[in-house]
Amino acid sequence: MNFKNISLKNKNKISLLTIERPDNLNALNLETLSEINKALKSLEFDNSVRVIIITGSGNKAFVAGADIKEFSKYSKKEGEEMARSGHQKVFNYIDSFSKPIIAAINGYALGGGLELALACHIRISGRNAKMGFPETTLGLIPGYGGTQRLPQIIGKGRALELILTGKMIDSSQALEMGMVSLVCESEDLNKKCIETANILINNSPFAQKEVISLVNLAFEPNKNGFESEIKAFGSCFQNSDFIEGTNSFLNKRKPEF
Ligand code: CO8
Repeated sequence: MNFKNISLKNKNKISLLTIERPDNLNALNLETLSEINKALKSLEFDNSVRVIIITGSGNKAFVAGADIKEFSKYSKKEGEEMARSGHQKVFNYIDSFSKPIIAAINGYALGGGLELALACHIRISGRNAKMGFPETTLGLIPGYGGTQRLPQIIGKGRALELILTGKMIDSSQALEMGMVSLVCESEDLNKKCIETANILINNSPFAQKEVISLVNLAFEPNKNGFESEIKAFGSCFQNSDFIEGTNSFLNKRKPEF
C-alpha cells in the first residue's frame, strides 16, 4: 500500500505507523486522516500484526494538531463535517480498535495531535514531549474527542484547566496527571514502545479485544458494562486462547497466542 503522508512498517507482529509531514510538524490534514483510516483497515484483519505503534516523523513533533492552514477558511457546515468524519474514520476507530494501539509521543502533541494520542490505548512519551490543547487560543474547541477523552483519562478538574487555559505541559507533568503511563529518554522511545508491544504480544489477542471493548463501555452511561463483562467472560471459555492459556499454565510452559 502506498501512502503520501504516512508510512507503515510491519516487523515481528508490530506495525509502526509514522505520520510523515515533518515540515508541518506532522499536522493532520484530511488526506493524512484518510490514509490513517486506510492503514488501520488493512491492519485490522492482518493476522501477522498484533500491536500498532503510532508516532510522528522527526524528533520535534508527534503531531502539532489539525492542519490550521487547511481548515482556516471552513464554514460551520464544513467544520462540523470535518469533526464528524474524523471521529468516525480515525479517533473512534482507534479507541475501539480490536488490537492494542500505542502512541509513541516524540515531541509536540497538541490539539488534534493530543486527541490522537488520547484515542490510543497506551501512551508512552519521550522526555522532550509537550502536550496541550491550544484550541481556545484559536477561537476553537478540541473537535476530535478531546473534551470527552481528556476528562475520562485525567479527571474533569484537570481537563477543564488544561483546555480552558490552552497551556502546554511537559512529559513529567503528563505522567503525574496519568495522561501518559511512561516517560523515557527521547532516544529510547522506540525501544520502550517495542518492549511494551512485546509484552502485549505474549497475551491473548481475544482477551485483549474484549478488554478494549469492555473498558470503553465503562464510559457509555446507557450501557450495562457489568452485564457485558459477564457475557464476555463466558465467551472466553469457548475460545482457543483460553485452552492455550490454561493448558500452558498447567503444563508449566509459556502460552503461544
Ligand atoms: N497546522 C499546520 N501547520 C502547522 C501546525 C498546524 N497545527 N503546527 C505547525 N505547523 C507548521 C508551521 O506553520 C510551520 O510551517 P512554515 O514553516 O510553513 O511556516 C512549521 O510547521 C514549523 O512550525 P513553527 O515554525 O511554528 O515551529 P516552532 O518550533 O516555532 O513552534 C509550535 C512549534 C509551538 C508547535 C507551533 O508550530 C504551533 O504553535 N503550532 C500550532 C499548534 C496548534 O495550535 N495546534 C492545534 C491546532 S487546532 C486543532 O488541532 C484542532 C483539533 C480539532 C479539529 C477538529 C476538527 C473539526
